Amino acid sequence: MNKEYIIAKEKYAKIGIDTDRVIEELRNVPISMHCWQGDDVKGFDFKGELSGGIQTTGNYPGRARTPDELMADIDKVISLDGGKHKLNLHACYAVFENGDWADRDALLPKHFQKWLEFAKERGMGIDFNPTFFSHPKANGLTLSSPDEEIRSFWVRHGQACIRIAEYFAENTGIPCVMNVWIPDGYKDIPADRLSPRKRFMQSMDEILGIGYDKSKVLVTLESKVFGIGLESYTVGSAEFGMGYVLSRGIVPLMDNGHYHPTETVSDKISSMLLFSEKLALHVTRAVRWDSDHVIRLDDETKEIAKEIVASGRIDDICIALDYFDASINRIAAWVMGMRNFRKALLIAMLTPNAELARLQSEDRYTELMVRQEELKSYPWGAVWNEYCEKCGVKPADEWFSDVREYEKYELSKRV
Ligand code: RNT
Ligand code: ZN
Repeated sequence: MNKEYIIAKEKYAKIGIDTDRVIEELRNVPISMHCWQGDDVKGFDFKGELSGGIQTTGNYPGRARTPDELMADIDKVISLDGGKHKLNLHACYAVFENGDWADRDALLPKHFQKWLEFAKERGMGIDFNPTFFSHPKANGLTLSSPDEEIRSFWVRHGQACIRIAEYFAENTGIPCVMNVWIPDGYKDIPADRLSPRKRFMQSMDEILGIGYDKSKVLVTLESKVFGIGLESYTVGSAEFGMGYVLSRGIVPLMDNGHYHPTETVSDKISSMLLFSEKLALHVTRAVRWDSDHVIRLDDETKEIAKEIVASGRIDDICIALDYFDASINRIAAWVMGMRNFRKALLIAMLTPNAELARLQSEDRYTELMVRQEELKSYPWGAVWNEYCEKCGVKPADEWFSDVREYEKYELSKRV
């Protein structure tokens, strides 16, 4: 135990916080690590460009091009971020061995066996996402398409993914969150807003209709406000998403890049928790729009973490990260985002939330603001370093030298 930590521990004890316990709690929060930061959301099943209104920018060298490279990168990232993880995969990351390629509507558990082995060896659960983009049949609408052949293709894809999610849950012993997000929408003002949404509803009902074990698979639906090329209308809007998940008993997923720029997910969490047993999040950073920048330790990130922790419902909240930056070292980007969100959780756990809530309910607003502001300069950094030490990961900025090494002997060879 270092000196700094001993001082910090005492200081937090004075406000009723047991830092040793917080460190243990923080280690046990599973953070779902999005595999797509490693390869710019390209996946392994199609050669074409990323589509669906999401974009990566930058061409920093070292992108993972194969399953083996991506797995090696994930290992590197995990080694630099302490705590529990889940692996978050997209269907487009299927691993086809011996030329055994299958289209998205014909994907089977065996196409993810390598990932299952990988996760099991590391004691991780797996979360999963059907991929309704970057595919020849995803040039326009997918689950909301008026073209029955296209719509039913994507329904079959969703159903296939439910089976794969079940396979992950059964074989890891950890429930699988299966998140549906579709890029459907229109660039310009539609004549008919209702019909695509009606078809999306029908498609979702057909996907869920194949039946699955709800204790093993948590189907979530992610809403969105707009995307590039879909500026005027998004089929899966916030109201659609909320209405659908609450009426069907599935789980809402909120991505904090998917709302109008002055709306905050930190303010939405408490409402959703009142109406839904579970809640899923994609934590990201939107810069003016849904740009999926690397998570920084900024005010909204801290506020989201505070809402998660202060709600007392952290076990009901499935936390996944969702950002992709191709303009800087991808491993460093990955690690920074993950460590930043964990730091945000740490700060929230080191806050006397119940006591602050009491000040609020007793109308003691001056005192509340004073306490909130003073807490900002409490020595949480020393607790973070102790956390890193306990997890066996490098503290502060020392981890970056590892990334540099890895870049030298691994990433730089990927040309
Ligand atoms: C897109 C959504 C979605 C994707 C990933 C790759 O706007 O946020 O979650 O980022 O599924
Ligand atoms: Zn997302």
